[in-house]
Amino acid sequence: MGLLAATAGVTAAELLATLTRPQAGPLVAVGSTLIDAAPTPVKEFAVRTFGTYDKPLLLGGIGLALAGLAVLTGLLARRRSAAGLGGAALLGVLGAVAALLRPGARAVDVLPSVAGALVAAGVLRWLLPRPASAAEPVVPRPGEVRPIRGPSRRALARNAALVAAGTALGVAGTGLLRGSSSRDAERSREAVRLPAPADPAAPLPDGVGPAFHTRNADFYRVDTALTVPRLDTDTWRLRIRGMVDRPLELSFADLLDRELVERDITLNCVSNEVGGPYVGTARWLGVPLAPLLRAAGIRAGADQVVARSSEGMTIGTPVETVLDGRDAMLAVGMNGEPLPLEHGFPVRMLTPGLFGYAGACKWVVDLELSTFASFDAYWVRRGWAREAPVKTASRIDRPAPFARLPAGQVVVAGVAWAQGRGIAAVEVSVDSGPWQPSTLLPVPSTDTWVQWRYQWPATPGGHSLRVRATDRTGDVQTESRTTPFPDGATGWHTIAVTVI
Ligand SMILES: Nc1nc2c(c(=O)[nH]1)N[C@H]1C(S)=C(S)[C@@H](COP(=O)(O)O)O[C@H]1N2
Ligand SMILES: [Mo]
Repeated sequence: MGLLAATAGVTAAELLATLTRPQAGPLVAVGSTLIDAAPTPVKEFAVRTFGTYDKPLLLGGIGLALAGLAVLTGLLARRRSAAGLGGAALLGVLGAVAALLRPGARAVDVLPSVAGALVAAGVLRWLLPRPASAAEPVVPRPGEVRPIRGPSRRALARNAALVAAGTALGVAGTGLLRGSSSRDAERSREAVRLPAPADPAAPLPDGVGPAFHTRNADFYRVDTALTVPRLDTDTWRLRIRGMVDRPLELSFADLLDRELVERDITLNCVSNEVGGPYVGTARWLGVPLAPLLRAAGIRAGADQVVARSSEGMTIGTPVETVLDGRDAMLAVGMNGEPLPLEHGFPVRMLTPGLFGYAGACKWVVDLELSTFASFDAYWVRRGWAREAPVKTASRIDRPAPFARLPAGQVVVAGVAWAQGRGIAAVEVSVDSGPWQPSTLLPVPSTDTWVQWRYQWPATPGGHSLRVRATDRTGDVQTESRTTPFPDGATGWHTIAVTVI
């Protein structure tokens, strides 16, 4: 009964939220609040262990916890009807507080949770037989037939079925409404006609295949958004404000009216482990950021651009890195398409050479010129480094770890990156032997990874393969292993293989 009441309550809350303020739904509000509150090691563990499945798992966990509390409440309520009220109120308060803690929350955001708690308490009271009052004898006399208090069994089953049916309708309705809002965003995306770039990317150098670009569907995704923000190009606005002489507000059409550049840029996540998957290269289309900021008139002393997204992320980028001539941009296109919703549609920031958490705000709606002294962005508040240049790194993609290979010539291949500095050399060492130079494929710029390959004359037995890169400043990738926290992992990617 407790479970049924809680499900009905949560469904009512989510339906109301979907109709009014989607971010105020208790499940997402509690989930997002947990994500924000989770200590960095927990978050890292979740990303490392569950990858992209961390969010469904979190929602599942919340569901289970809720179910446990609901069953407990239901059992207690059989003895004391106040327990039902108490349990529902507790869950309602949790949902309401979580909703209020979300960035940009309004007082009305408590309403879905309050309504849900009322529905749950009401259902419980309606369904449960009222406990016998203290005045009655607890032990029936032999042969005594005690009247059933409250609804009869049959009535109870009918009521429960009614609630279950209502809940199912509510779930279906919520699902339909959500589906339609995601279709709206998808439709807005499909309606986008990206203009040709005024300054196109050069064709890929000879010998570089399509594998150089990561396909959008394969591009890693890392963010704290429990549900993908669904923005619309018609209503999207970007404000440029703070320490500027002339605050600006731009629509999506204003952005597309400006001269667009197209660049191949490799983006990576600071949470990537040595050899990990959170790095990708795309052909991005966007509006150069430096001229936009200059048009707004950057005031003296402003050293941080704080980018804010529609769902409250803050990402702080040094003003200097935006203005130093690199291709910092507001990206609208990715590999020839409008940005996919998961990658920041309709507009995201990109700052080549910085880890994503310090320069690549997705779903961006606000740029505030500020100072590092006066404001810590989301991840900085959680102890990550303020300055986050990417580290020189390399990865073995082929053969796979623990592969079994036939003896003879084996191609060892992978990627290496040091955005901004560029890669000068990649070397491979077999069984900790001498470093052997690999062959580098040509690259369009220093802002992308480099593909490398090494011909290995493989002999039977177990072998270890490791790789290191040297950037064009002469810096050799360090062997010393560090964790991603607080400014990116270091160490050599090493794999074991068996040759037969
Ligand atoms: N709005 C928003 N932007 C964000 C993030 C986020 O959580 N929210 N995560 C950042 C991080 S940590 C990285 S590594 C990149 C990842 O971009 P991608 O998901 O498109 O690969 O986005 C950055 N931009
Ligand atoms: Mo990241």
